[in-house]
Amino acid sequence: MNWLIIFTVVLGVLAVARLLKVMELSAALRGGDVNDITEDNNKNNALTWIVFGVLFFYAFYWQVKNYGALLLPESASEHGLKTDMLFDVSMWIITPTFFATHIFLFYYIFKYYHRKGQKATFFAHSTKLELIWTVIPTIVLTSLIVYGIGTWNEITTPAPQETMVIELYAKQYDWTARYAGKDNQLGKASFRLIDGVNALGIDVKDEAASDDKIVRGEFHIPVGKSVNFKFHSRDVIHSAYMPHFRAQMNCVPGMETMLHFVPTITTAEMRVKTGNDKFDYLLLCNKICGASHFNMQMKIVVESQEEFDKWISEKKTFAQEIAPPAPVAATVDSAAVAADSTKVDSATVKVVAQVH
Ligand SMILES: [Cu+2]
Repeated sequence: MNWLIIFTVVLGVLAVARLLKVMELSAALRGGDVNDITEDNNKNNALTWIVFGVLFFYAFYWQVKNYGALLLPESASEHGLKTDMLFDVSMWIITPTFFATHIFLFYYIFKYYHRKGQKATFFAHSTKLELIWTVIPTIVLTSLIVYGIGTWNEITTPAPQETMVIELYAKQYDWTARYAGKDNQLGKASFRLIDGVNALGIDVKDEAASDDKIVRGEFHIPVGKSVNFKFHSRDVIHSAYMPHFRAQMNCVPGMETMLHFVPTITTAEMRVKTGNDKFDYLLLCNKICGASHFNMQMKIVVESQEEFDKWISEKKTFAQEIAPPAPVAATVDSAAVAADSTKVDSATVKVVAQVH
């Protein structure tokens, strides 16, 4: 098959070469040169540009009509409205400029195609023109940049102190969420502590870790409350992307990145708005991280504070999760473990170490 393709290409090249030779000879017979450019050639070229221009704008229209709705879903976070506004303002400036420059481009190619005896006007300098095309873009671009930096700074300010902290932990190819618990402090973690039981490598000796809650499959957040996400990765760079909340942040092994936002629309409300009773917010990975990257996602449920409180209260704390099974605990100090099951005391730590 490969040889057949090579053979066809070679034959094609030879055929074109012969065709050019034929054109050259026939031009010589007519007493001309095949390289002469006639006025008809120029006119046809110019007309082709008009046809191309029409197709070009049609392609633009077709793309907007068919794919415009896929750009971004309705914003469901407070800062999302600001970024959308920034996006819209940029588009309102870019779109007319795009049309004006391209219409003129195609039209002037057509209007001024070369005719015999026609001479182009030559002028070397115009201060007025230079000023116009320097000052106007400067003002427009500076305004856009200042507006953009202002919006960016508003979004990336440190989260308020009382903001709920959730860790989003990425690994090939899933997400784990960890809630900081009542103290709003995530327990320390290290990749060195990762094992079959402790998948996030949380330090069991750290007091702050005991009330952390680890959640898989889906995570919930309360509507109207600021949530501060801290991102970590176990293996390669992932990117936490929550398109409805206009939130995206890289998850980089060995370092912590963060971002906070306030969700404004609950999952139930969004289901009504979209007319899709199966609608769900999603956390996606937006960095090609390996073979199953396409399926690296986690459901996000936005609900009322009461619903959220109920959901989170049913989840086990880290201390409860790593607490040893009853028979083993009984041999150590069952009273101490039972009395304070939310705290990781030294006895529990010792037992965990033995279990491992
Ligand atoms: Cu990925």
